[in-house]
Formats: sequence, structure tokens, C-alpha cells
Amino acid sequence: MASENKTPVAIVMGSDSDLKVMQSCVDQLKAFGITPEVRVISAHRTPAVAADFASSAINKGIKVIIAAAGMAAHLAGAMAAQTTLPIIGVPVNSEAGVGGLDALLSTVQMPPGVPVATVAIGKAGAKNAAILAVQMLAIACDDMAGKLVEFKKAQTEKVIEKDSNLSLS
Ligand code: RP5
Repeated sequence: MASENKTPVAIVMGSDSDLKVMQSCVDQLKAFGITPEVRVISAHRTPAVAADFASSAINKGIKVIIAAAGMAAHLAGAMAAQTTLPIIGVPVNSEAGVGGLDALLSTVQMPPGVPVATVAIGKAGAKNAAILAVQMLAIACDDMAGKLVEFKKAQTEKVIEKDSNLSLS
């Protein structure tokens, strides 16, 4: 699903099998009015494409890269190695993995000087990656900042409603 449109957020995934997790990231970004560029790029299977994508991202107007992978999840780190853009890493619990802990450690344990902002394993992390990306964009965008305020307000109201509707059996 490569997009020609100029968008501030790119999502890269190590495999199309990661999309079942990353769809929640796409959906959350769309809820904020952002249609991300989405690519399948692998640090191990297509390393040259990964390096080229990361090193040319700034010139395409991308502001944040979200990178998701499972198993030996080096994609976010491979992105961070090639760009000064902020990279958000999403560890994926892939079928062949060991519960996502493999991907979490591979993503988060970056050497000093090459940070990856790592979120939780799986769909919760994928959703948070989208929100974190919007928070980064909101630093320089009042429109996004306003949408975040509305998002938080709606989230708070939902929990308050659940609290008042709680019925125990
Ligand atoms: C990783 O290996 C991918 O990110 C995926 O989570 C995992 C398995 O990939 P497939 O065998 O499903 O393509 O690189």
C-alpha cells in the first residue's frame, strides 16, 4: 500500500503478516486525519530498501517513522541508523516468535546515540505508536494539538461512563 501522497507519517513493517497488528495504528492515525505511507520493508530480507527508505524519508516530508517487526526485530533500529527523524518501534508478537519478548528486546535495546522510542508489544503498542506520532507532530502543529485534547477528553468521558454503568453480578 505504498502512497504517493505527501504524508508526515510512515509505517514500515517487516512483513505483511504484521499488518493484522499494525492496522490499529493505521486506523488511529486516520482518526486524527493522517493517512500514513505504509510499506513492507525488512531489515533482513530487503536491507538495501530499508536503508534507502530511511535515508530519503526527510526529503519526502516525512516527520516520524513507525517501524514494526517481530522476532529479531531490527527494523526500527535499521531506520534509526539512517536518519535523524524520530523512530517509534512497535514489537510484534509474530507466530514464530516467543511471545513478543524477542521483538521487544530487539527493538528497545538500542545502543546509546541511536534511540528508538519503543511502545508495548502488539495492538496496544501499535495504537500508542500512532498517538505518540501525533504528539510529536503536535509540537509544531496547533491543529494536531487540538485533536489530541479532544481525543483525551473523549477517552476520559468513556471511562467515566463505564464507571457509572458498572454492574456486578
Ligand atoms: C519479521 O519476521 C516480521 O516483522 C514478522 O513479524 C516475522 C515473520 O515474518 P513472516 O515469516 O510472516 O514474513 O521479520
